[in-house]
Amino acid sequence: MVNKPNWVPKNAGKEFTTSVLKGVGNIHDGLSKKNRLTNTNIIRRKSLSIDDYVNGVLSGNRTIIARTITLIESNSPKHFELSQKVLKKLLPFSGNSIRIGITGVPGAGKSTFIEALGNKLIKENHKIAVLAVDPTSSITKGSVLGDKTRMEVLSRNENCFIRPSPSAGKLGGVTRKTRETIVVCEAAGFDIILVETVGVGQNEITVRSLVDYFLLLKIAGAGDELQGIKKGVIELADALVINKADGDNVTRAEIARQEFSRALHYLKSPTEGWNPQVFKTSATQNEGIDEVWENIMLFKDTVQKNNFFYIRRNKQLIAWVHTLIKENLYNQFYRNDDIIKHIPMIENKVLEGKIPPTFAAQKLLEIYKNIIHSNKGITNEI
Ligand SMILES: Nc1nc2c(ncn2[C@@H]2O[C@H](COP(=O)(O)OP(=O)(O)OP(=O)(O)O)[C@@H](O)[C@H]2O)c(=O)[nH]1
Ligand SMILES: [Mg+2]
Repeated sequence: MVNKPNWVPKNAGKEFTTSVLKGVGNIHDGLSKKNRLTNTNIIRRKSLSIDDYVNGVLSGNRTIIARTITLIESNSPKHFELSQKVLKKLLPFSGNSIRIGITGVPGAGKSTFIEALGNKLIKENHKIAVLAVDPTSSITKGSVLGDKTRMEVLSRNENCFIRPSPSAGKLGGVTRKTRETIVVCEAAGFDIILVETVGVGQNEITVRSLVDYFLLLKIAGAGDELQGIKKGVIELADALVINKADGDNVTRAEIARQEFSRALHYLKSPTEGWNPQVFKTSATQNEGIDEVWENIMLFKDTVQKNNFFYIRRNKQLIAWVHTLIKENLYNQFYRNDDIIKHIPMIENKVLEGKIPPTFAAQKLLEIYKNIIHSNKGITNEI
């Protein structure tokens, strides 16, 4: 029998030639009888206990590291709870690393630069984790960063772990997820954390709050306006790198380097006791990478001696607490069934001009307050 698609009118005649095949029943998996999946040969992923996660990460088991990060990235409240328990146990093993943020416009060469730097560092016996963060991915729909194609050699090395950007989802949380992923990677023994982000305004500020050293990658020859880089962003950077300083670009790169070096004199450094410098690199030709790394090492030494390294990390820890509070309050509110029910009604009243937005927000918050007052319950466990 021929089945008509469901959009065909019921009493339609032969003029509708489109037909669909009858689907297979839900038991049939499309495989021949011999290969058919049955309950016995479907391999289910064993669920892991808190200790399985913790021990797996601490022993550097890549599958478990990846699963722990997946747990962190999950938007399910149940996974969130479990991930927090795992993190609590991993936290004492974290921190022993240098966290480096790398930003720049799309195509500036961030991934290629990371490939060059990463391969150099692996030869020097470091273990590298490359994370991508794209807080705006809810707008751009999907993560464009952390692509392994530009990090071909690096991604195959067992001393390197590459993780593309988590998707933001409706309830956000990319910053928290990246912060927590850093903890996992450090606990697993990765001593250099590279965080790649596309420079599109807000992203740089977010990444600055996650890293020790922040590097801004620019392209020689492209005007500043074209690169969308504002003075405010330059002020976040501990170093500027003019990339693609090769071929016809060499002279322009040197001019840009000198111009930016002069400009930096007039800007405030983001890091106490540190003067940001401008470098020239060619990530594809592997040139200038050593100098940038030397600068990172000098930075680490300087800020550890003057204590700013620890001051900044402490500030970031406290900021993390407040990010979590905000995120939690936000999620509790928008996930609450009563709130979900009331929102369309109150929104409509605003649209009909019956109540002003301030009143609408107040009303919803009042409803929420009443809900939490009727569900009191406090635990003292820390
Ligand atoms: N000539 C030259 N080309 C480069 C250099 N670095 C990167 N490229 C090229 O620039 C293009 C973009 O490089 P990516 O490393 O993907 O740039 P990206 O900044 O990571 O890009 P997004 O992740 O999309 O934001 C690629 O075709 C690279 O081969 C360089 O130093 N010199
Ligand atoms: Mg990239």
